[in-house]
Amino acid sequence: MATPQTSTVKTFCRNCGAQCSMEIDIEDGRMARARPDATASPYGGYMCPKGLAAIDLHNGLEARVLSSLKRTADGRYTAIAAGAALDEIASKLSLLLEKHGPRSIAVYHGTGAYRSVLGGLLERAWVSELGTPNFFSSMTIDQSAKWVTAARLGIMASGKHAMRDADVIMLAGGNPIVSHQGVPYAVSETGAPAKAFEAARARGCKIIIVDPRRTETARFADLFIQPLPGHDAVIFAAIAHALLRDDRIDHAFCERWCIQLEALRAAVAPFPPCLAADRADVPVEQIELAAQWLGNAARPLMGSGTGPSMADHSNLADHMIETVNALIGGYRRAGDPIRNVGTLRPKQTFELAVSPSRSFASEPKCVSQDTGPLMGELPTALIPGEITADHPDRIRALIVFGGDPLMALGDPAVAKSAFEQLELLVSLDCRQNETGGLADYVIGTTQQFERPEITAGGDSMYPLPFAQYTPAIVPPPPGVIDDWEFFWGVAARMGIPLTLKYWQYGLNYAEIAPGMTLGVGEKPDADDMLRFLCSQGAVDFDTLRANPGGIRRENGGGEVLAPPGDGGRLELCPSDVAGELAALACATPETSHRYRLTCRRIAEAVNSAFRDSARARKRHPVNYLFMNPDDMRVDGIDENQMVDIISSAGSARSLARADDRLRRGVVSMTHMFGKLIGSGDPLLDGGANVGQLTSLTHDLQPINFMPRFSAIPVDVRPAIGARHE
Ligand SMILES: Nc1nc2c(c(=O)[nH]1)N[C@H]1C(S)=C(S)[C@@H](COP(=O)(O)OP(=O)(O)OC[C@H]3O[C@@H](n4cnc5c(=O)[nH]c(N)nc54)[C@H](O)[C@@H]3O)O[C@H]1N2
Ligand SMILES: Nc1nc2c(c(=O)[nH]1)N[C@H]1C(S)=C(S)[C@@H](COP(=O)(O)OP(=O)(O)OC[C@H]3O[C@@H](n4cnc5c(=O)[nH]c(N)nc54)[C@H](O)[C@@H]3O)O[C@H]1N2
Ligand code: SF4
Ligand SMILES: [Mo]
Repeated sequence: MATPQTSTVKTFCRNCGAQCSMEIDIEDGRMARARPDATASPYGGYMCPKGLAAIDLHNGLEARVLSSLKRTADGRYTAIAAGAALDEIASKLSLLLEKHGPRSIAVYHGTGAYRSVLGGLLERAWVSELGTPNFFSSMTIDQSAKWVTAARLGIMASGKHAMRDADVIMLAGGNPIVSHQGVPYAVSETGAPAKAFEAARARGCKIIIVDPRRTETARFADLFIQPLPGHDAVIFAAIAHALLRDDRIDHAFCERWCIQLEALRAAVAPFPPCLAADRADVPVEQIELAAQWLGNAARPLMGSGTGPSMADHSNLADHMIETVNALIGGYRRAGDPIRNVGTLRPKQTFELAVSPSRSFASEPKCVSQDTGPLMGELPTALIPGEITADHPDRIRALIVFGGDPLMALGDPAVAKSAFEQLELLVSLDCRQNETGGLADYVIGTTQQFERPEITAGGDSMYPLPFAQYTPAIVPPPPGVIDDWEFFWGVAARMGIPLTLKYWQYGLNYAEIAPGMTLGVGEKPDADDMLRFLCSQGAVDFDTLRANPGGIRRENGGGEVLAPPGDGGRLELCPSDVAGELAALACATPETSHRYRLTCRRIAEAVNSAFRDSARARKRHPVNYLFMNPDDMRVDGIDENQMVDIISSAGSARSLARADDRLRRGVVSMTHMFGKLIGSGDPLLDGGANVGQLTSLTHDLQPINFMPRFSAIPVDVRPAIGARHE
């Protein structure tokens, strides 16, 4: 038997924002083994199970789209060459553009798109050239409450303290040990989060976690507050109340950078800690203690995950969390250290407030609702309305890039019937998901490991200055193309030359300089484009390429610079926020259902991705409905019993599982499992779509139209005649 050709290569994982460095053994052109690579990684050697699942996907252990597909008249899919599919798509888009203008074309940028650097940038380039305002992403069906807060409160451009510098940390409704979600909105370092929390504790940093579930992260908590879900707005209004009552605020910060302090004082007067304790069902001493620790902190760091951003009152909850942070001056100040100024795109940071933009009140507005852009995007929950609107500017073509919006939106009846009215639906994905199952074309794309990439996605989010380049380490299957080839190829066929630019949030693509002009004739080279993106970096492309384990810059830190001018002001309590607080103060408790269903994530999958991997399926044949064991006993529900979960918007069927980490009265279930509309047998469907319990017409937030994805009132009943052991 011939000995296999073996080599070891360095690369990095692109499944989530952590972008962990890896070392992979290649045997006969196939990835055989993977290890974390600590050569230069800012986390040391670290990798989670999904790093291995990515290799399994490439090795054919999970279903994958291996060519482009076209939907035929009878609803089936036949293989089509990518070039031919792009010809047809470009000619349909050109016709729509000519007949109905740019607004007829929309893109949805899902989580799979975030890690495809060139794909994401050429998508922006194409959208900018088309001139359509219809850019949607998973962010506005996730934590866009944070964007609403930025637009109503303003932004402190100096940013928050690094986890490594903080002395009190407070995290509401996030579980970074599982999700690896960290800065800028949550706390935690993205890679090796447990190590980061352990180090913080060892330094004497106090950690406060607010979560209805005693999460994997809660084991690091010095103070764990376990409320009923959906009460963060009340809890943080009460903390603001206590801080103001005890005069424990950062006066210097508030006087220099904030306005509306007296309006805030009046608006939180009706929220004494005892009210929050009563509504959220937590000891009042815990709220008082949290306020004391925060008020006494020298370098506090506050943040939140999806929990508060998905429950009811999400925009107000997020505003109150950030307002408490402003009251205690939880931002870096001139002279404070910056541990990572960025490597591919280093930047200067000033102590400076940027006044609220209220961008949502400006043009271009949606056609179905009176709301405008947040960070240059329109609300994803309005996609169905923008398709079905009786308006000449309705959406007629939707390009879905690395996402499954039909599953992500919830309310499948409303979303699906809208998507069916599209004249063109394209899914650019390596999997055939539920949206792909309705698409006119599915474009099969490369996976990480099959394309070169740089760590542009997390450049300044690493805890220390670091950058890495990876070449394609294994060849792609013959029928797939890179994401960027789709956008370049469609644009070229439409006669639209694109300009590649280093876009980042907050920038207007058209206004960025410099750019690399790409012709419509000869296909650009990926490495040439990556070289261009590195051209303004602290490390040039050739040096990066010559250091396959990445580069950790020794002198990539800095400090916050003094304000260059008077700057803007943070608006602590604008009138709409005051109105929402007043309404909340006299709200009556919802008593219609027995439980509150909360959102959660699992370690083995990233939303729908890797849900069907062997590791995920072994532990999660379905997305279980997790319940407190005492609630199960009282309700006569057994482990693994099939149950119906019923909300006012619909119902879903799954299997019950005991989880003593959940407080009583709260059940939890992860999303993106099962069929869009369940058959009644969750085992056959591979889980249940929680989106069936949510509504796109009721319980939407103002401004961002975020649906209620957590703290959903539900009843749980044994499914009649169905029992699985
Ligand atoms: N009820 C409820 N609904 C929710 C949530 C919830 O908690 N509860 N969570 C919300 C949140 S936070 C989010 S972010 C959304 C998620 O919404 P989406 O982003 O729409 O869904 P994902 O499942 O993350 O889709 C990622 C897709 O990218 C593909 N992909 C992976 N790598 C690549 C690649 O390199 N190129 C391309 N082209 N595709 C790739 C995957 O195969 C997958 O199909 O759902 C939201 N919806
Ligand atoms: N392994 C894995 N990693 C992921 C993902 C994944 O699916 N799997 N998804 C990625 C995506 S798209 C995102 S957006 C991030 C999300 O990252 P996180 O926000 O950290 O995600 P979760 O683990 O769902 O944490 C949400 C927490 O909020 C709590 N919660 C629910 N409702 C409430 C409430 O009303 N108030 C409070 N205070 N807490 C509440 C839940 O109990 C849960 O512990 O994770 C990313 N990383
Ligand atoms: S934490 Fe896991 S999924 Fe995220 S980059 Fe690292 S190995 Fe990949
Ligand atoms: Mo998300």
